[in-house]
Amino acid sequence: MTTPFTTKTLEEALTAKLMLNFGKVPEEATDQEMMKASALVLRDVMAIRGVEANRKARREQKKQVHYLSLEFLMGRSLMKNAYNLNVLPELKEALGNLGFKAADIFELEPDAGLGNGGLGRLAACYLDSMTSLEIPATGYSICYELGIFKQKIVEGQQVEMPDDWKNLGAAWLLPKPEEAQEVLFGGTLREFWNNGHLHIVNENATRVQAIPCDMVVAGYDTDHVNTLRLWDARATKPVDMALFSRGEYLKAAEETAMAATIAKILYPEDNHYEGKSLRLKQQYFFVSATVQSIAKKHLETYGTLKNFHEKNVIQINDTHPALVVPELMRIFIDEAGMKWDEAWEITTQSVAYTNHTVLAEALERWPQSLMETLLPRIWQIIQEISDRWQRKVEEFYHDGEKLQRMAIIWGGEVRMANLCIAGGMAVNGVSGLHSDILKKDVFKDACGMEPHKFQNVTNGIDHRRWLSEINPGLDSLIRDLTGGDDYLKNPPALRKLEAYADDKAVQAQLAAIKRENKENFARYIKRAQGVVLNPDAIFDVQVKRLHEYKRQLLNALHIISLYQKLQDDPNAITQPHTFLFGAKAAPGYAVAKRIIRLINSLADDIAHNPICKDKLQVVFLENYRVSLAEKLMPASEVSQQISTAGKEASGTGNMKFMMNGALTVGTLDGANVEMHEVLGDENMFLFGLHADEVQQLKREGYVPQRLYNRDPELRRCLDALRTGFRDGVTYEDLYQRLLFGMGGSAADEYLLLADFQSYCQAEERMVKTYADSEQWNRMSLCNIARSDIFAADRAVADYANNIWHVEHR
Ligand code: 26W
Repeated sequence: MTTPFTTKTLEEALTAKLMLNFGKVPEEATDQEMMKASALVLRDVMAIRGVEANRKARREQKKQVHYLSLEFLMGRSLMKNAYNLNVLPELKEALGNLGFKAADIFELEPDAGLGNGGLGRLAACYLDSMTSLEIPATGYSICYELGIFKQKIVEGQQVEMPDDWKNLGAAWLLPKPEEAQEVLFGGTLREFWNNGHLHIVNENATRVQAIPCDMVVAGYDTDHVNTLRLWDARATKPVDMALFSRGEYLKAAEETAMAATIAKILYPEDNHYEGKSLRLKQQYFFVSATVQSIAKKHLETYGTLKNFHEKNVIQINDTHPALVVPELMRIFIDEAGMKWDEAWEITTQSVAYTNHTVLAEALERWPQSLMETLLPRIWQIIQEISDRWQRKVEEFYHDGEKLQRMAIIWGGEVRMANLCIAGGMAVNGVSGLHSDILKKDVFKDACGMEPHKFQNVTNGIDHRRWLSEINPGLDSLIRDLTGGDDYLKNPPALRKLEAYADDKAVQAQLAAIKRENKENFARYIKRAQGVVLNPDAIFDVQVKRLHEYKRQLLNALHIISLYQKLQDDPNAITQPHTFLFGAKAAPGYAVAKRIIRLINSLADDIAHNPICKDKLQVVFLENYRVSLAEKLMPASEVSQQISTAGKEASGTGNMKFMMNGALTVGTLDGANVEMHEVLGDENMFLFGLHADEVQQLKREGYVPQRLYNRDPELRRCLDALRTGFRDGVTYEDLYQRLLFGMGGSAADEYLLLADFQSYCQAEERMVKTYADSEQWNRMSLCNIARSDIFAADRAVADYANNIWHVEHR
């Protein structure tokens, strides 16, 4: 790869940018201006490489990957791009020479928080790997004005604040108004015959302009770059009083209103579907603009759409972009004049669907009445797809129940997952267990009919970001022990670390790195939140979205039981133990918000109780996000992955902890299963019911009160929810939910009580092991060494080989 800058040329470029954009010399510029200038300088280099990458793609006519996702949780880009362009040391030095502190400049960059959690961060990691593996790929999403809300904790409760990221974050974006697309909503369909063809036109539609704002992404150690295309919405014409007399004024006003709202906010619901019409508008807006732009580029290169599937593959990230199926059909039939069968053949060979959740409440089912009025032509096409699918299923199974379960339109709703299965060439889950559950349970009938479509691709994370970039101490130890930086492009090189598992000197080095990272994190949290962490304590961490199935409440119950033991016997805890939580709750998810409040009440009580000093501490980390995870992962020692077995599709935080040497306390759920396959019982702390046992227990009839009556330790800790803590707030509601269920949900739906003792024992084993630092560091090294299986490079190579059929580095 060519290196774009020396320190000196970088200084010159930064100085020139400051002058051109802000009319200032470096001595006059603010940190903000310098951050923008740095972004613009790197953006220029990547944009130039983008021109070459596009020319090359056209010349070589390679198959293109299009990754569609309503979420791309990119986080910060400055350090990452400098790292991938191989100029990070030069950038730091140049900033220093110009009188700035590099760390301050990096810290100023807002996170591009265009996602909720796992699904969005996965898309961001895959974009890095696709680029680093030199796959010609483009990501597509919406250029939300406001990303995931900022979380403040006020009196123990979550308060949401708008995330206005674009002020500084837009420095990475290149608007391309000349590549705008028009997206149509509503209107009426008029059909007419011409030249023996039935034509369909939409009259009186509400039109919205989609403007691409491209974010170029650099790969690691390659000149190849890819693009993340974020669509922004604009009205097609200004509201013009002159139109009033022609009756077009209202239409224009409607278009302006639609354009103003469509790209305004990211929906903050994670794993929970709500049939909001604005959300459907967002989905179609982004899908239609994307498909039109792909088709247009394809036509420019090949002059026909008949070979579309040979040159394009469209990967859809969950069902949120499912409308690609009918939208491709619309373009092939209405715009390219193809017959249904030909269009269907090409569509079903172009689209692949990844499922990311089995929670029933997360499955998208749009009301047909909404589809019909908002997207009349798309609705017609969906009906035709549904009818034909129905006939196919009937012919295959002759079974009414299966017909119902596999239906695309049923009970006045459009089931998006079934649409994706029918309209795609591949369906994959995101871990071995999850894919098995899809095959044997959730999509059993479809799998029986079309088994060839069903695959597994276990998730992965960008190990360059999540290890090398954020944990420089560990990175340098790995380089020393594995003979250089090979592992950056070849993750299995990490396995060489295993040879040092019993090496006392290496164990000590590993411990020293962790210690330093803990101290750094403690310093940061002191500054950010005013909380003092004890670096001698075990850093025991659960960070992820707040959801009942993820069982943050189980973690809290265990802490309550420890606290009660400590109150009985001040010597019950010998090893200082700090529990760290970080989690955003969907603003409308009342129970999740109550759990956040409980954790804060508990933290406050413990903080004010002198018997806990240097023994027990609970901290709720405000506003958990990508940039906070980057500081936290290197400092973590225990990773809590404690979802009810069968519920967490994969998890990716679990992989980040493992790569940074934390040990996992977890259930056999999602990718923890694969983690266990490479680590064995001896290198993690497993507990709890297995997925099949969970199902069996539920079938037999689960009665949590029995456990409550039988187990005095558990009873005492549940009773503490009723009494509450120092702040006088009672958690009777949570107590009631666990014992009796509420609002239609079963008592203890996620089996916290069933797994409670097993969980406490796993934590005890963990604490015991921690006392044996040799053993602990041996396990930690083993975790790092075997984390290669969770590199996104591996996952993306799996997609490339088994689903996309494209070459890669
Ligand atoms: C329609 C509302 C909605 C929004 C987001 C429903 C579902 C989602 C996502 C599919 C939820 C999600 O992020 N799932 C997570 O995906 C990760 C990446 O594959 C997995 O690691 C997590 O286990 C899974 O919960």
